[in-house]
Amino acid sequence: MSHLVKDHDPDCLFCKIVAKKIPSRPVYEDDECYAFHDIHPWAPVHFLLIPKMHIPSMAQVGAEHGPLLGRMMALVPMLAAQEGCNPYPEGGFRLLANAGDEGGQEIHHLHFHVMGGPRPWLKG
Ligand code: DGP
Repeated sequence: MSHLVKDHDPDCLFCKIVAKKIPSRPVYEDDECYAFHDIHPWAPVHFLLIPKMHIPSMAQVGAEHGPLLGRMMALVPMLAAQEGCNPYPEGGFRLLANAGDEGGQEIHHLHFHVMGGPRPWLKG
């Protein structure tokens, strides 16, 4: 496992959000994951799904994280529907994970953007 993966990083913004030291608007929470509304939404529905443990990005994900990521991926369609994304195929959602500076990542705690709702908002 990467030495960058930790239970908690006291300097990480999203670890502070998990610990409720910084407020957020919750979408879902369990023992391993937290989902909350993005502070700068790009779409009518835009929330972030994160592991509670501090995995900096997809670049540190290994086979040992398979069960956790599998659970998170199974949450995505359920939470997208809960938050108002319209049904597939006319509706749907975009799922995005940026990794590293060249991947456009600003917050270095693994997060999946889930975006949807009526267009126009989708670029490309
Ligand atoms: P990325 O570029 O993939 O690292 O996206 C980081 C996202 O995190 C970005 O869409 C804005 C969001 N964000 C940054 N700071 C906060 C915060 O304090 N609260 C919430 N709810 N979202 C934040």
